[in-house]
Amino acid sequence: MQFPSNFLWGCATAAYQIEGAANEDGRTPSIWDTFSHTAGKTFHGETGDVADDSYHRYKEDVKLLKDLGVKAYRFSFSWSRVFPDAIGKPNQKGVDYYQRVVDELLQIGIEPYVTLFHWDLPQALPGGWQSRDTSKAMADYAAYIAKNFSGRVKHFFTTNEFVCFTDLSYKSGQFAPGLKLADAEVNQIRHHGVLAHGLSVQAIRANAQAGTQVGLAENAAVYVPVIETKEHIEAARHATREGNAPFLTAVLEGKYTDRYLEKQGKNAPKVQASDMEAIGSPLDFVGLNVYTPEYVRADTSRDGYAVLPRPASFPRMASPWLYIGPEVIYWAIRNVSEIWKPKELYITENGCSSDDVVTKAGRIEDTDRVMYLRNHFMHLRRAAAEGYPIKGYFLWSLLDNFEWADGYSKRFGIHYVDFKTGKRTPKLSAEWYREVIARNAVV
Ligand code: GBH
Repeated sequence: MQFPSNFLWGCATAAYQIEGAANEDGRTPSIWDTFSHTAGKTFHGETGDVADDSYHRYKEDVKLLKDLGVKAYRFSFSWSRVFPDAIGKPNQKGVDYYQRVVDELLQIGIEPYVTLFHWDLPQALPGGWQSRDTSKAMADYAAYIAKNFSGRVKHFFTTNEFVCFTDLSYKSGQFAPGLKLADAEVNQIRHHGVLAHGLSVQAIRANAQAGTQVGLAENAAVYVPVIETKEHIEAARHATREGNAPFLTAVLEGKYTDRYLEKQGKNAPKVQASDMEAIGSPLDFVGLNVYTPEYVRADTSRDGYAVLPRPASFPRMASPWLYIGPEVIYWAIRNVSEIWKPKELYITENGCSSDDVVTKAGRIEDTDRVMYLRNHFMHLRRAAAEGYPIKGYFLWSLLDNFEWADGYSKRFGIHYVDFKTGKRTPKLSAEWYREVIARNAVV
């Protein structure tokens, strides 16, 4: 059950979910501050005002990473901490905070992997992702970060999970800013999202030191063939291209699929001259956030595949959407590799919520999370053993944190956080992950 030597084990977090200090040192509100402070939007009206207070406790958090033995840490920058007006003049205190975090990591030999945008869009941007100017603003922010952090930071992710800051935010309205717009507007917002990614890739390339690597972190829909036969495997590949047409497919092919444009008809996005070229900018790696499988079989429909409904008994973790299908991680890697042949892949997130309890002895025996991870690691190892270019894995998450609309009601950490005191306690899963890393094997 060994992994290749050099396999990069890591942990992931995101700024608004862990930092707190929402109004400190010049940071201005993001759309998630506004949204979470709006009645009825998050569980019990919870906000990221304090969260894990990692803004003040980052040294402690880096120490947790060190104790795990991880070689890499994926975390995000809060755009409005760096640029309180979203564009224009940077906020030195905000920049200094991230320099301190990077210092702390490098000092103990942990490689920083920085996400530029993990949903906390500056409120200062008029129209948010409805405006094309937001894509350009993100590229300017990316250019500044590349100039000031590259060299010390060698890996950047542009965006995290297109579907979450587009569809979930502007179509179903569960996420900030909580709008419910029509298809044509949503498709345009999706386009602005992938355009922001593409322009940011170009901005990073133009401003970063040589050797800087750029990619994105995308929760592509993952299609698992119901049975490993040629026809179902092929069906899963078709589904992967079409099911991700507005996002990962557009980014890796530099075009929207004919079928997507046909299905959207008059609601298709309005595309300007060099947009698709920017969107399709070559990447150094692709990052995949992997949680839940979709099962697919071949059929005779025009698309050639059908996505199957899930029986009510399908097992899940503590979040109702988090169906357990560990082979999802293998097929995420294999489908993307076979279709687009990326140079390198990372699993940029994988992990689960569990109904953690603290025992009398003060322990958190999250055997279900260990079960979840262990089974996913078997399939991750299969992908590595078969030679797909999978370089590393970031566990979501280092800490229990602000789980967006679910507030603090869902715990994804391998460290338990007492949100009253901020105290961190390693769970059984942290102990287990440390052992995996030490032995570079599924244990
Ligand atoms: C990731 O999203 C995020 O990148 C990360 O910030 C987050 O904390 C983590 O996963 C755990 O959720 O409530 O039925 O409408 C994962 C993809 C997409 C899963 C939105 C939850 C909401 C489903 N997420 N989805 S529902």
